[in-house]
Amino acid sequence: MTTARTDLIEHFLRTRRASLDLCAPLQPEDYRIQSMPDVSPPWWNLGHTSWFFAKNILAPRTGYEIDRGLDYALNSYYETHGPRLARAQRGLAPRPTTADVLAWRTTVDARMLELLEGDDDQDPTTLELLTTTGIHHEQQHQELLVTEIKHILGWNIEALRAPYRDEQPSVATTALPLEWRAFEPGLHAFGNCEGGWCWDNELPVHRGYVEAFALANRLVTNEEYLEFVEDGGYRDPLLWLANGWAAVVARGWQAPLYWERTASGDWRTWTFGGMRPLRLENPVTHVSYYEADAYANWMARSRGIAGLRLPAEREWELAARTQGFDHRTGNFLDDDTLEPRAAIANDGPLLQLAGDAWEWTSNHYEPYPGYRPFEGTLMEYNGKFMDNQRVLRGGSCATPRSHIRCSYRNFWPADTRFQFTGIRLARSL
Ligand code: AVJ
Ligand code: FE
Repeated sequence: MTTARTDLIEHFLRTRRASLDLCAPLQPEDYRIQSMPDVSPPWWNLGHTSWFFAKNILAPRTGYEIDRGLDYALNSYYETHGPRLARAQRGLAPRPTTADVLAWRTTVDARMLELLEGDDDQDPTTLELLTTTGIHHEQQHQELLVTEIKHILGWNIEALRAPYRDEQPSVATTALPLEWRAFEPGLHAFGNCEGGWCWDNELPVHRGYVEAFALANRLVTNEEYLEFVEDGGYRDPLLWLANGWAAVVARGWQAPLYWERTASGDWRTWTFGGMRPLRLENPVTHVSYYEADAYANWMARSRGIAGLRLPAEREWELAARTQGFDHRTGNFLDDDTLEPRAAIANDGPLLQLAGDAWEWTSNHYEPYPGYRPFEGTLMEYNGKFMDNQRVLRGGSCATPRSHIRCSYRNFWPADTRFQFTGIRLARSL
């Protein structure tokens, strides 16, 4: 076997194990809960990630037959693969049981290992490419598992919430002062310039001109965002996009998801270690695009800085590529903090680009010029979602370290709050 193949097998096994490890603290009931339509029950994530390998690799290459119930329940959104359990009804299905899904994971792993360790595949290059895609797909679902588990355990009244683990010790610190880093106007290449495996939506590499701009050296903190909350930011329609204001009114938003004000006026927040006082120095998270945008508008007004706004996708990528995207030191899922951490180390011009919280950009999620979806059934993976969503960059404390790159494009609808989403400010110069 080539070392590329043994490395791939090792990465496959490590990734499959990590999904199970994330679920280890759960009670049997927790695996079945769909706390809102966007949140899939954990059993479903564990099953669907196995289905992805079975459907895209085992079935076409080895003739493996997938049980009809599993096939129906675990197809997420692929029209090519026929009718399926509706997304919003994943919490309503009594079968497959969690035990069925766990047993099936073992079967799929064994079949995958047989295939990867054997040398009878007709097209090893495609096998390796598809396996890598399946690993990255599973990593996306690990991030979903983490953020969904947080919601499943925390959506109810406090007396019915269940912490995921013990509170982790932490020392109070002060975040570095916010500073602006300026960039010259210029023509640059964007997309996966670094090469290597990537999603179809990061290609092709193309050039784009960027006007002069500046980026904040770090993410917006809870303390800074709290000033916006207390200044009546959620009561001033002039700060909000029309759809954002409609969401504020219809859903009664008064602060980020998971924030709660006590009778004495102190803010507390739901974490994996339970409810605790807001740590002011940490980056604000669980904000929608609408909240990020309203915050930038409020900052522009209250500080009198014309042109203060959220970064464009290209601005973020240019800064990351040239000034400090270090995915070896970022705060990722591997670090097990399960929360964005304060910017304290002054070890580069731009901090927190990698990990901590996904950064909302002002761009709608659109294809790059010359975009071509993946071939075959995977053409449904990304392209068909390029509609009514915004792009986020950089990864979060729930993203596996080996999953991210500076060209990586995440995307969510503008009202999404249950992901670890945060705010980096930008301004036109
Ligand atoms: C890129 C996170 C929006 O959750 O639908 C998982 C990731 N794609 N399986 C999603 C994904 C296919 C995707 N996001
Ligand atoms: Fe998926």
